[in-house]
Amino acid sequence: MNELLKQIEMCIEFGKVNNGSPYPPNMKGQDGADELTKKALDEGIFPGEVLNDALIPGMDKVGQKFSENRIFVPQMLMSAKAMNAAMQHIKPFFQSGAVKRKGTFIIGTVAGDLHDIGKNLVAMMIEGAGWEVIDLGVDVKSEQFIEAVKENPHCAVGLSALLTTTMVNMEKIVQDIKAFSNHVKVLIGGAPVNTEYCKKIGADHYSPDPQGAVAFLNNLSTV
Ligand code: B1M
Repeated sequence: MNELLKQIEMCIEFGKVNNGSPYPPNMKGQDGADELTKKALDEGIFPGEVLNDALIPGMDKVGQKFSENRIFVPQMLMSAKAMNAAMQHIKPFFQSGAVKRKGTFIIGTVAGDLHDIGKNLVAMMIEGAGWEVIDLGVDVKSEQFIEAVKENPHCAVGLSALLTTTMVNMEKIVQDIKAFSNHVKVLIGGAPVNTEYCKKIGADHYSPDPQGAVAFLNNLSTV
């Protein structure tokens, strides 16, 4: 594999954003995901190759380690930051159509709930896995999800809830989305929910973490 792509993958895995970033200490003073991605594109490496052979594998490792409790939220946030820095250079190629996304994923924290740290992590990991992510934010009601589904009929939807008082709002949102378009897959997550609850409210999948969410989306053939 190209040495530059290997270095970019490591920057994502270990959360090295750019040259000025002091984290991780053992990579201090070295170029990060920002400079190396720009360098790769300047050298003529195809943006899809940077994405598929460096950024996504780097994020896969991050997700795997997080699932196994080998890294924690702060490390994952640094990796997401490194991914964002790299994506700034790749995004223009998505817009020009030179690189294809895997699909569109709409995500939001459900009505009544203002917690967004977990939802943001899930969104970043999914974007890092090559999906276009439309983040509706927090306190999102059925109508807002449906409006977004109308504009993106081939999307998948993700709902996050952190409160036992707001997880019940998921049920109405799932029902409303399914009533509007039964083929739209709905994924749920957040501390108080589980597989049993997912089945009860008619959602398609529950994931306890971002990695499971990525795996579920990547297995969908319909979006
Ligand atoms: Co609040 N809060 N909070 N809070 N808060 C909890 C959730 C609580 C458990 C704390 C406690 O009492 N021990 C408790 C809920 C109790 C319950 O319902 N059983 C609670 C409460 C009660 C409240 C308020 C009601 C407090 C009050 O005002 N009296 C209030 C509610 C406001 C509202 O939402 N309407 C409130 C407010 C807040 C802050 C604003 C101060 C702040 C949120 C800041 C923010 O998000 N921007 C906050 C915080 C930070 C927490 C705790 C401490 C941390 C939550 C967090 O970010 N965890 C939390 C206690 C705790 O969890 N230790 C707590 C880290 C994050 C990475 O994990 O969000 O679980 P998590 O996401 C995980 C997985 O769940 C999963 O992936 C993520 C990464 O692994 N996941 C998904 C999440 N969404 C997913 C979606 C998917 C797939 C996976 O697919 C779509």
